[in-house]
Amino acid sequence: MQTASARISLVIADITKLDADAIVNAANTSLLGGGGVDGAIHKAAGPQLLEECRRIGGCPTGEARITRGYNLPARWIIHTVGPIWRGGVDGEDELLASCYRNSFTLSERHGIKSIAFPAISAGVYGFPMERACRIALREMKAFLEKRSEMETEIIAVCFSGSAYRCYQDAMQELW
Ligand code: AR6
Repeated sequence: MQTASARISLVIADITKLDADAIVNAANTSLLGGGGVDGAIHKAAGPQLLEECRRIGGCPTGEARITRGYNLPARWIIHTVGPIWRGGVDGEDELLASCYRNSFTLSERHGIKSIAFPAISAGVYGFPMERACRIALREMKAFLEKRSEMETEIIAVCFSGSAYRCYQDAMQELW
């Protein structure tokens, strides 16, 4: 049995290129696309993704919804809506943790064995990266420790060298 840390890989990559069972999208409550990673995912997946998202009809902050991956290498896309940073006094930490937990719940339900996450909320939504990646890794670790018999691989996707260093520092603290 592998340890939780051995089942989390840290990569610098464009998440749309990853050949995981599922990639996670940092969406907004409309689920109708936007900028950042959301825009990149919709562009790479193609227009059928927008059609399926329209049918879903939105997603509250902290929750998650699943669609097919269409033209992406990934079979599934889990769309989750992170909190907008308002200084940390508006329940942002707990809402961000819920994004990860609800994404994992969907991944288990769909038998997903590899899942790649961007740094949810740490772009346009302004969540400080150091704080966001600690919450992300804490939830990833908790998920893997609870299901140590399962073969799930988690990929934490960084979009810059500075994000990568934040994750590395947080990993050292948490393990
Ligand atoms: N691959 C991996 N990571 C990426 C990519 C990519 N292709 N593109 C950006 N990132 P953001 P949020 C990183 O802004 O803060 C959208 O308009 C980025 O560097 O995409 O949750 C939605 O529609 C950052 O570290 O998401 C919402 O309105 C991280 O992904 C809003 O932005 C998240 O940045 C959501 O804001």
